[in-house]
Amino acid sequence: MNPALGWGTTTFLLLLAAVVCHGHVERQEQWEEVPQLGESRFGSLWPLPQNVVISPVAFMLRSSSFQIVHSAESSAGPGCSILQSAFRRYFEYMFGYTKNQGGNTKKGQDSEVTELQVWITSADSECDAYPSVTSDESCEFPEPMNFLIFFTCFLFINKTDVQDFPRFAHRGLLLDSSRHFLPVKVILANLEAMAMNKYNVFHWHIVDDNSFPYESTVFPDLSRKGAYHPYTHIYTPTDVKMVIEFARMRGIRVISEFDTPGHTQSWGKGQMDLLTSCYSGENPTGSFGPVNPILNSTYDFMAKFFKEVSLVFPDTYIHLGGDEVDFTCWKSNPDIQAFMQEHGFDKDFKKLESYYIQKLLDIVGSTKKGYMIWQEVFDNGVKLKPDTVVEVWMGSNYQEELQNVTAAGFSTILSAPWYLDYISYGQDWQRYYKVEPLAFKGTDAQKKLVIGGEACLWGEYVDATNLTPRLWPRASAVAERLWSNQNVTDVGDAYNRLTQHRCRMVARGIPAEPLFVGYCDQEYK
Ligand code: CP6
Repeated sequence: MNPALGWGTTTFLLLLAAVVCHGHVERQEQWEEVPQLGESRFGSLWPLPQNVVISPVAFMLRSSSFQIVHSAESSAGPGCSILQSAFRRYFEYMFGYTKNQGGNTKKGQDSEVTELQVWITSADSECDAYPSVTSDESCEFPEPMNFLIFFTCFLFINKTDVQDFPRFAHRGLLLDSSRHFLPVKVILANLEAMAMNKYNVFHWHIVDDNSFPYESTVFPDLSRKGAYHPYTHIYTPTDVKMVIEFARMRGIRVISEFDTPGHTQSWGKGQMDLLTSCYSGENPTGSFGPVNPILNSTYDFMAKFFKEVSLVFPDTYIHLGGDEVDFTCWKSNPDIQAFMQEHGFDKDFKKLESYYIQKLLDIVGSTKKGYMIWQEVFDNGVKLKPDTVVEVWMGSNYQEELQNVTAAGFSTILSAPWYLDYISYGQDWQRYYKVEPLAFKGTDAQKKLVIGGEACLWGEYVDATNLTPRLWPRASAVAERLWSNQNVTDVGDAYNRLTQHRCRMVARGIPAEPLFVGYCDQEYK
């Protein structure tokens, strides 16, 4: 069989770099949940490919005589910047940290691999395009390798056959840069970790109640007054471009979330009259509630703001939030009470919420973008465009919610069981790992509407000091659930591979926390 690569260069090259580190761990106590650490027959592959056969035959790899090249048949060539930069990156992953490593060559190697030929089979080049939900992420590796690379001063690799493709198209990670500002450097480091785990969507929950770090060119006061600091704690247009391009190079989409009408306290600092004034009896209290849904000025603002956002973020989807709207302030406001009366909403504030969201969705829909929303918007019966993606986040009975959302014909992504901001003693990655996203009542057509899932790391207790170790390797468990075959459920085998995969992240400079007792050959420096 020939090597055939779709758009999934990322995928393919990821495999190439897989496995470099063998973490050896001492025998651990027998514990009900966790089998003894041992060798997986799949080495350190993570997430596990759909099909893989590893032969005992090994080849040698040396940085001085190894190249990654375009095959003659490939539809891409050196003009493809996304591939050129991937070749360089993966060469560095393979050999970067073996430089200056002493040791002897292992004996008995058959021969040497001197070339990795990359053959892009899709006719139309996506070299300059952005990844999308329909991007082909499949790849094959004819006699390539499970990079069961063990290293002395050379690398060694087993002859291996791989055909791979993701189970779900949407494999997202939510980071929250409002509760604490996350420096661009931290975001890029985590995009790198995401690529290592085959995540392909960065859900950027960029603003919220606590701060507004997004620097808008149309409404600069939003960050000037709403950020924690107007220069040091903002994302400038250049910062945002950098994040998007770094992600694109790794096959990762950036979906921004501008959550309204709740979670908007910080918006009110830089935009007069946007939020609802709360009242005590007949007097304003001086505090504010959700976005004011009864003013035309609100919708003029939203139209201008989301026009900008739709141009800054190239992805075809925007996340519009719509979660956790507190009605207390709306209830207290006499103008809103009168508006409710006029519109026959009676005392049903869900109707007012739906009124707002409906208008917002129509505004954003007219920018030719698709939108994602949190589940409440669906639950409240808002009329949604057929291509809307509903994100199911509430923990109680998410199976039933998936059933309802898909029965109504909407695509959905699941995040309810993957709230990584919750921490506890022990190996909670196993809980994430054991989730089966399609274990709900529904037809095959309904199950097809589950396009993937997201791990969420909300930022209340997370900033640059602890974000990365809190995320990894816990988010790796979700990554394998979303990538690998449904039948990949052996927790013991996962433990063995993930222990090594975590050491590989550590070796690449990502401070991923340990699963359990043990050590890595290359510890974090
Ligand atoms: N912020 C926003 C949050 C949460 C949501 N939206 C959240 C709610 C409950 C839990 C964790 C996070 N912090 N904007 C809900 C989607 Cl348990």
